[in-house]
Amino acid sequence: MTQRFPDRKSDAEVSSRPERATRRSFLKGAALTGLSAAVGATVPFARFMPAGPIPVALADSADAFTIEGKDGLVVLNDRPINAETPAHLLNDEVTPASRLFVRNNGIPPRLEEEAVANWSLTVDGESCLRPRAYTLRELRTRFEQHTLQLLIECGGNGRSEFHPPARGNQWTTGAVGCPEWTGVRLKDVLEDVGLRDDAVYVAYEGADTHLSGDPNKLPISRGVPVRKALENESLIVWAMNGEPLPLLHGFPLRLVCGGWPASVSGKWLERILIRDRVHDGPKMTGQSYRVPCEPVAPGAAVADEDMCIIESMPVKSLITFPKSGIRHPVDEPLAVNGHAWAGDFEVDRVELSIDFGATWNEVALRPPVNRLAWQHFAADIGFPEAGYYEVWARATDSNGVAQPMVLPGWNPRGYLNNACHRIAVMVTA
Ligand SMILES: Nc1nc2c(c(=O)[nH]1)N[C@H]1C(S)=C(S)[C@@H](COP(=O)(O)O)O[C@H]1N2
Ligand SMILES: [Mo]
Repeated sequence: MTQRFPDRKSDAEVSSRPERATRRSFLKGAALTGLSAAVGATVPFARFMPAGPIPVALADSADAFTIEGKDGLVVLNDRPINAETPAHLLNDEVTPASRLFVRNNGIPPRLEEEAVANWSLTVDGESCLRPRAYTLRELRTRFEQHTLQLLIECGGNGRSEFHPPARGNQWTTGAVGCPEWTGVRLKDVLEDVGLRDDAVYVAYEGADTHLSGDPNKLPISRGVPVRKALENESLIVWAMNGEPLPLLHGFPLRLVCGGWPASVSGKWLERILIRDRVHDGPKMTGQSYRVPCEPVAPGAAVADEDMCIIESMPVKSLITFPKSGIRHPVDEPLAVNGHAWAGDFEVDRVELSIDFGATWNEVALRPPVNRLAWQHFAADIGFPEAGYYEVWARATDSNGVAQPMVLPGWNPRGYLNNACHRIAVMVTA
């Protein structure tokens, strides 16, 4: 299904953008006439259009910027490097390296050949029975190899839409991807060293350095409960899409624990710790990758002890074709497709709406190629008349939990925004 339809030329995109708007801005007192003038067309389902959010046609603000090895990613920060992928560049079923978002908390290691040749992975910690180190070669030869497509999504993906705003990288929708990874099961390595009965958490340390330059400080060191570490889909990998891991994505070794905030998937993996307590490394404690245990009002101050660690990510979907803002003739069906995922669970159904959520139609959805891979949906949509439309997508997981149409619970650091994705379509007579 990759790029079934060629990308429309940019001159066919919605051209009338009277003023630059961010996704966080709101249409103030959006009188209908004003709305139509703003998008340059009539809005056939205007009666259903919510009063708050601005039409997505006006919100498309991504300016492409290229970094080495990356194709069209938008750079949010260059120290450390953080870059996200515009939705229409995530159309591949298997995310290529050139289109996988980058999220670095520190400075990636500079790896001379020698460092790679001597790379070793230490496994120890209070609850490790037989601490030891493995060379890359030992990992490859001693354990069975597995290749799985696993989704990684930054816990802060969607942060830019929260209000009051949360500090941190202002991710829109592009801190997600689903490459195919090759390596060994974390479980097999853990069984090799042996877990004491009091083992609670499995954590990582990487070879990247703290932004301060202090060699005694790690930029990040997170982990997962033992039950997640022992899942068949928690891998220690050296390859992505059949190639050695790119440097930005953790070469020569990383963890991938699909379906959880990608911050648990440690890059430049040097050490695995089997802990007898909830891991307490940098970005495990305080407010990092935590949300209020009980819902709070937007802007509330929440004490550290009232924050709970994020585990499985929520159900979500992304429309990856067509690109938001396209023009489309009214007498032809529009092919729409994208991906949906649901943390530790499966996606049960995906529905699309062209009338601002007043009515929904279930569309074709494929099962995942393996557990914790994203799923693909596709539909041909007809439009009743010319005008401005938005296509909204809503996924529901195997527990019956659906994406919200508006922002989900505000939280101090802006995590877990799984609100419905929407694209603008200008339907022409
Ligand atoms: N060693 C190390 N591992 C890390 C990070 C990091 O900064 N250092 N960032 C984490 C975060 S917050 C995310 S979202 C993912 C991003 O993975 P990617 O850059 O390969 O897309 O890596 C995780 N693993
Ligand atoms: Mo992240």
